[in-house]
Amino acid sequence: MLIRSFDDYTRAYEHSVNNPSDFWNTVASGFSWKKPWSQTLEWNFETPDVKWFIDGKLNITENCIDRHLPAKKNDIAFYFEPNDPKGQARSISYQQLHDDVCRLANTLKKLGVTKGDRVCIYMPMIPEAVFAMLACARIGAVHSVVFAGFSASSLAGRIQDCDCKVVLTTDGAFRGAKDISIKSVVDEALEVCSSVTNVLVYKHTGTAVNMSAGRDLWWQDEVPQAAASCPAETMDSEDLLFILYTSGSTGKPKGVVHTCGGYMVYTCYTFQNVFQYNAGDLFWCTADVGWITGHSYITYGPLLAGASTVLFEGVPTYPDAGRFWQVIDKYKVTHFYTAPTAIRALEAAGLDFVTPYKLDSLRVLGSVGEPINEEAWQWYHKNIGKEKCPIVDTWWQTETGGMLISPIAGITPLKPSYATLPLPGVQPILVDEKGNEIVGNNVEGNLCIKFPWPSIIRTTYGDHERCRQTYFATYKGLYFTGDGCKRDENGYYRITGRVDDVINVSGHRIGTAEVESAINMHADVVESAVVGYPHDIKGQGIYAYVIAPSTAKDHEALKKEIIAEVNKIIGPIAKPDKIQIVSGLPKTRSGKIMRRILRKVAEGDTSNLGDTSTLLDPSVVDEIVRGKQ
Ligand code: 7RM
Repeated sequence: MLIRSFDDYTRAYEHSVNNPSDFWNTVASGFSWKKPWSQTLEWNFETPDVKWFIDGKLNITENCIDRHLPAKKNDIAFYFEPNDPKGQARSISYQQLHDDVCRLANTLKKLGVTKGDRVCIYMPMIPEAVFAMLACARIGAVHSVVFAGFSASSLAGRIQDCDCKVVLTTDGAFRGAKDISIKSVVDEALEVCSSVTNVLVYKHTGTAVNMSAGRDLWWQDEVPQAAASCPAETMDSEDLLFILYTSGSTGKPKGVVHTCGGYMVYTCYTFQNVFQYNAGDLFWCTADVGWITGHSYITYGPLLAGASTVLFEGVPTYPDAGRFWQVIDKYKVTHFYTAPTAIRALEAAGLDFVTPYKLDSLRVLGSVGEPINEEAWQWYHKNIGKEKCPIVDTWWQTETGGMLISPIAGITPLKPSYATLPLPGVQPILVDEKGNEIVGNNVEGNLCIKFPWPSIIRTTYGDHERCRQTYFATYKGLYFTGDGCKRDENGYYRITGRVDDVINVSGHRIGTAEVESAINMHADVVESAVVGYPHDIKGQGIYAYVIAPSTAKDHEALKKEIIAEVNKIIGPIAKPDKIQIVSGLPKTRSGKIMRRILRKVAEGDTSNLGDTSTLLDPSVVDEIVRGKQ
């Protein structure tokens, strides 16, 4: 069943296209179902409506935990490596994972959480964050993990959008040399969230916090008392498993919805095949559980496969830029999965941080989150993989749930900066602006997928029409990814980046509209326009053009205040790298900002700004070019 050769891949791929139901029936039969499905798939990309493993009943946590207990209750599920290398490392066996998850699940029940309720998780990268996700899934509650770097107002927006009943959090977080207060952010957010009845607080850093009587409870007071077994709620394949908010080109972040059956089958299948993980291996994904990569390849995929993984609380550069390599050496990591931005930053730090460590345990390297440039690919291959480890450049999205285009480690011949070939079940198609299919090889277009895979987005929470509009309306009958893509002479795919108004900063998706709306909150800002520009380490940086009234104060002070405003409204990940104060923006007669021009200036390419004759006031372009930051 598992792919072990290129022939296996070709056969699996053809099977998945010629007879998708038969193919996925076989894959899905490898899981533990409380009741088998009666029909494999029903779908249309018009409304859209996609259902997999119809009428099947399951609980994903039984597949992540209970199913493995007879054979491997003492095997390690997670090695926890704290932020501080001298801090307390922990290892959590599958039996301990079971007990911890059940205790927390029982605590949630005691707080009145029942099937279908939403629970917000706002926590740093500690084992309890994974317990939290699984405890929700155990009782059929829907988790909404919010990255603990988001601001109070971002957190509040996400809690309000899906009416969370309970928030799981910590007192604080260690991130590099910083102690970050977490609970106070939750407190501020909850001032405007009436749906939340309780907050369960895990004492992690020992920092002083306010506990609101009747609402806030200490995790350590409640959870250890709860029973270490908890029946797993029976879930339908299409019951909600989680909501994860992600940015798009317009408006507020959308709550991407994934459901139980298809997500389980697809994340496990892709984990096992892409990484070629075998018993005894040790997998480390450096993402945060606040992003989809953490959901699918820290929590669910590896646990479904019964794997052992490393869970890391810290950052790549603390106490120095050798930390990743030290951790690989310490635990003898065999599979390492990280983002190009980290690779570029560590490359810039120099080889002196790499050479002290033995990296000979490594067998497979992975990359995710943004295009990996050839330079970074070669550095990773040579200096980390010692030219012996395949690099799987895995392309996928929050909305896809799992990897869609990726090499199979050690099996698919590699080509640097190419995500290579679609995984079984994935049918990519390139289209032009009008939606016509671009056939043949050596071509470029907008990347769409024409057939559902089991973990495709089901809806955007509370607003199905927005899901249709965003992903299924641009090109009739197709799922549109928002990415541009090349197909080379051998049919290999290379993702070139977003073609919409989304910026990818260090692998984090930032909507330009969101940043603009945060900037516009500043009293001295008349209007703003935000674009991405190439950044050596981050992949893309954020460039903001801001119109301030002529009476505005000192521009340098204003820029600082704008940055503070964005930090407050979204969080530090969205803060502009460059701000240019302008007196006007290039607009067409119908009032549309010509972003093409702003992007060119931000990129530093002012030689050919294209046709500016349709602009209302072409002279603003000269001013913008002169004032480039
Ligand atoms: C997994 C994740 C999705 C966007 C996507 C792309 C970009 C992700 C790659 C990539 C080139 C890759 N989910 N992207 N992986 N671009 N090569 N291997 O990152 O929802 O946060 O972002 O990220 O633009 O549309 S995400």
